[in-house]
Amino acid sequence: SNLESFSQFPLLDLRGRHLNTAELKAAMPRAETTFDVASHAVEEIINKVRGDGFAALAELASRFDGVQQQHPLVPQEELVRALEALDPAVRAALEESIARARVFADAQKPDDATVEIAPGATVTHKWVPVSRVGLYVPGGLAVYPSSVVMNVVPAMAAGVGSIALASPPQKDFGGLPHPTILAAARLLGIDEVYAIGGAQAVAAFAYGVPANDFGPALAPVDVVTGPGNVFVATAKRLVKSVVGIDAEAGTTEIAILADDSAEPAFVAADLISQAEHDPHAASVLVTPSEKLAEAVRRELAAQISSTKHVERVREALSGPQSGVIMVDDVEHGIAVCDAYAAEHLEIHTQNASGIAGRIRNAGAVFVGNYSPVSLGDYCAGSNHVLPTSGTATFASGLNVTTFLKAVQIVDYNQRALREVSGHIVSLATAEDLPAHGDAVTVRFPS
Ligand code: HSO
Ligand code: ZN
Repeated sequence: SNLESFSQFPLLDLRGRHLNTAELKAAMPRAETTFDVASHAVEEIINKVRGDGFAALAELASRFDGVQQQHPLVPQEELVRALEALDPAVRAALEESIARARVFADAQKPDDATVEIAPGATVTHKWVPVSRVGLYVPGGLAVYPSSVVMNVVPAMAAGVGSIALASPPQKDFGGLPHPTILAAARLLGIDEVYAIGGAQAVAAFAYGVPANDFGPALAPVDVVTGPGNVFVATAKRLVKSVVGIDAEAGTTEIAILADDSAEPAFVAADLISQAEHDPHAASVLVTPSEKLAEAVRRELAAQISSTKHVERVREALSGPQSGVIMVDDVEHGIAVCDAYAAEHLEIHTQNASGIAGRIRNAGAVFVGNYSPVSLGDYCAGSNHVLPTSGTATFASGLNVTTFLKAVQIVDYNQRALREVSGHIVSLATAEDLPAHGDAVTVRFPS
């Protein structure tokens, strides 16, 4: 039924409407986020883990995952065994993915800056990696070894010395995390892996867990990263006064800006590819071309019928978060895409790279017919942990600087301090903090 068109793909017609940025943002298709629902339950979990340590984790593993556990640390030989059992094609693909991500991450390391502000007065901006990070990897339906790569590679490139990983214990795998997760960890050289799920993993990383009779302590980390459900996201919010967290990567989104020059079969396939993640995933086409919009609808109908996760895809594409947005022209389309601030934005227009260079708000931009989001998900070299839900207006995808912080080093000699001493005293007096001024004048008795 190639002639049939996917009519459930919602339509938003912005042609001839002159909306300002705020109005455009409000008009964008978005699912509502439901954050605070989990707050109470998660707070209880965090307190329990802080109070009862591994005993609490064992109790939660039994309650949520149905497994009995004395200590969650995964034995080395299980990591070795998992990698040995990994399909060689998957291993080769992960190795390529790691190699490409590494080249890009290494290139992101910012240089330190030392500035001579005045003679004898230097200030240095010195980047330092955090000492230890904890990476949470979800289990269940979404078992993504590629996400292990995306989190671990930039942390290693940043120079983080200690990297721990946690993933839920699986009943079907003897209470260990999923074997492809263990294999990916081993491939990356991570030897500290815990079978801990959800919010309790975030709590254990943030506060640490003292040793018990069955194994060593879990040392607290400086930064917790990794995707997860609403419980994990809530836990990260609740611990972020004691540890750093990465930007929230919610349900995946793809927007495609396309004109008449686009190939409808490619556009439809890419919209479907991200819809495959989740019934709440967002797939949005932005176009000035009715002809293309109709051709994409036809392609959607044709391709959906043969895709594996047809129910999920159908639900995602017909949800209020998805659809086609009709715009006046490509220029208008750029404004709409900036207002939407997609996690992933594909450009399928004439002069695609020129248009891509003008986009301000997107987690990642994919240029032209041969840079689909799937490439970025696995093997582009770019990171696939990207800001969702419009947060690309202020947040960046996971990168080396997620795991770095800067120390500012101040080094003035006597003469350089004397030069500005009068100004310091003036400002100290203006702020009614005379001891600040005294701390300078004490060095220059007259
Ligand atoms: N597209 C997802 C990442 C992913 N895709 C993992 C496949 N595996 C969020 O950017
Ligand atoms: Zn994906």
